[in-house]
Amino acid sequence: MQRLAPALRQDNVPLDLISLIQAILTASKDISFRVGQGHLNDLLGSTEDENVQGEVQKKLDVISNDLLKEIILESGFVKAISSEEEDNCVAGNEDGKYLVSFDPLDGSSNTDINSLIGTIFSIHEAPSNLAANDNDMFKQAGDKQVCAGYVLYGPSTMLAMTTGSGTHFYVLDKTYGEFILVERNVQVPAETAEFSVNMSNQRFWQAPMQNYINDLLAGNTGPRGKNFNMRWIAAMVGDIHRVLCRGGIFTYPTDSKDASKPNKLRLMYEANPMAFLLEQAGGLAMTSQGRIMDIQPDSIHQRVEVIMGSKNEVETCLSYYK
Ligand code: FBP
Repeated sequence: MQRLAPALRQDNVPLDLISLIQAILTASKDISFRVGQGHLNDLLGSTEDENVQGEVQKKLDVISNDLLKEIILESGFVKAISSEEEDNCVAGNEDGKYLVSFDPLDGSSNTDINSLIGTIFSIHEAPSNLAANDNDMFKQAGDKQVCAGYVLYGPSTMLAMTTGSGTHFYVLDKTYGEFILVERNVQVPAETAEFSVNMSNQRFWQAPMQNYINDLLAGNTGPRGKNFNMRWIAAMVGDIHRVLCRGGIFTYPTDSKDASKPNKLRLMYEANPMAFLLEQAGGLAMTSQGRIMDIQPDSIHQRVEVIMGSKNEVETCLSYYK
């Protein structure tokens, strides 16, 4: 059972990046404690405010965002941060080597029902030719991430993280506040009989996705010749953790429900970090048009279609678009 720092040094992670990761995890430990208090500290429920996505902010969204922002920026390693809860990037140390994009509390619709939620983060190197308050610094493809991970606030607080040398699982030992390595080089099974999608949006999907899901639902009476089970936690961090643990396909397809917003999930602090984790675990992370981590971002809150998980099943899904 290794602690985080020696485990990362084993992957030759630079010391300043280890220190930055530890800063992110310091904030996450605080969030884990507060989330665990639930009703006891009056932190459930919503604020009156909306974020740049037009979503009503939960109290815990704001608290988690402020904790991460403060602790990451005071570390000195970061030129700027970008967050789901911030309209624009927030400048840090002009000479900072890194940029951090994060979703402070993913699955926030689950905060008030004591269900799975998490913090998702993605780290890139900072360009030296742009100012620390310039959003353009963040317009880097997912393939350029130097680290990505999530902290899942569940029965135990777990970290899944990659720095490009495989995806590893850690558990927070709450007796002395350390993340302990519990599984190295997690591998996602290539085959699966489990899918994850918000079925209530089915009538708004494009025809290929409708056909693909209908064939899953037809089970062993249909062309797939086997039965499939469905799961939906309504928190990407929870659904992707299940896929990393036992395989599956997770998708949030493009839909016509709201023409101004054909996609739900955000590229920089949801799709890209999950794509890096999955690819490092032998899975695939795609849109119906191509590889998520090849997308050249055009805005820090850009939304994308997501089809990710077990390699063979993702390829089967994509074959419906051919
Ligand atoms: P936020 O909670 O961070 O806004 O994330 C979006 C999200 O909650 C994902 O975690 C989840 O996969 C999806 O939205 C759930 O969507 P829906 O409400 O359509 O089930």
